[in-house]
Amino acid sequence: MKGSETIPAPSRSASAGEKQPVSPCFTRDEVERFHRDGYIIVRGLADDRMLARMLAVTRDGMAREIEPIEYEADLKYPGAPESKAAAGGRTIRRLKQAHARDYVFTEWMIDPPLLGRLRQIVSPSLVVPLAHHNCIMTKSPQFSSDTGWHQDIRYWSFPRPDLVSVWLALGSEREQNGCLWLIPGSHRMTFDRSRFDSELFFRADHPDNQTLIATKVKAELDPGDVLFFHCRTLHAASRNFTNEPKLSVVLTVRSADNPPRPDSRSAASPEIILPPGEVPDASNS
Ligand SMILES: O=C(O)CCC(=O)C(=O)O
Repeated sequence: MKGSETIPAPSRSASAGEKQPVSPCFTRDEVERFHRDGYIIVRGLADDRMLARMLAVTRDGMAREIEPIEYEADLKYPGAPESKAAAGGRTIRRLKQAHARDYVFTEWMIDPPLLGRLRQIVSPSLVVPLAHHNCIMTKSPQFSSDTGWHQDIRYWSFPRPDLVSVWLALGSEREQNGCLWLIPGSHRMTFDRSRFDSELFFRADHPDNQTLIATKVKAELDPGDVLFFHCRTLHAASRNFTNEPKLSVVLTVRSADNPPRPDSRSAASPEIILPPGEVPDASNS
């Protein structure tokens, strides 16, 4: 996927290898940028202990194929093995139900610098719907696939399309290993149904879409970096062309007053209610 621009690091000023203290919340400017662009990156938000624990749980889950798992062959996106019986057929795309795998994923969601930021951009009262994301993405060498342009809300069912996903890099994420690409501001746009295909992917062969796709930016991440993105922000990713898996933890939050529509898939799983609290004062940061 050829790129136009890399999302600049908003808050890291340390020289290589030097860890800077993480501020407790977004600045006012960062909050505005999130609402304008539909995404924002915070560098080094997760601490090393949590990262190490998540990596250990991920490696164990992959090595022992601990269910629930989504295999590349289940989705058959471009590049994926034809079937589970084909070469590479047991390549894992996602370890599902991250929260049920280890307490560290709950610890992560209630980590004050993360929780404070989510209160600023979503709501002071937050809920994690376990039906969506709540997984560890495991983009493996050789048999991973391309994910076309899409908005995550396409199969979700909530009265307000205002959920936010938290994408935490457990390792390096670059174009070569299939980092995410996003289209700035697309969460505020409305699109005719004809611009999407039957599976609600944003059609790359549509001339108007091509103009918009040309504005894409890539989200290059290092371990501990976090991409926050709105559920209407168009995003895509290529397969992994390196020899190492790319591992990322992805969780989604909603405002407590935006519950899933009854009888929908979004309502079919339990949810985690996060501790309510004050919205941090961005002017102090
Ligand atoms: O890593 C990828 O291939 C894309 C993942 C993605 O877009 C998603 O899970 O919504």
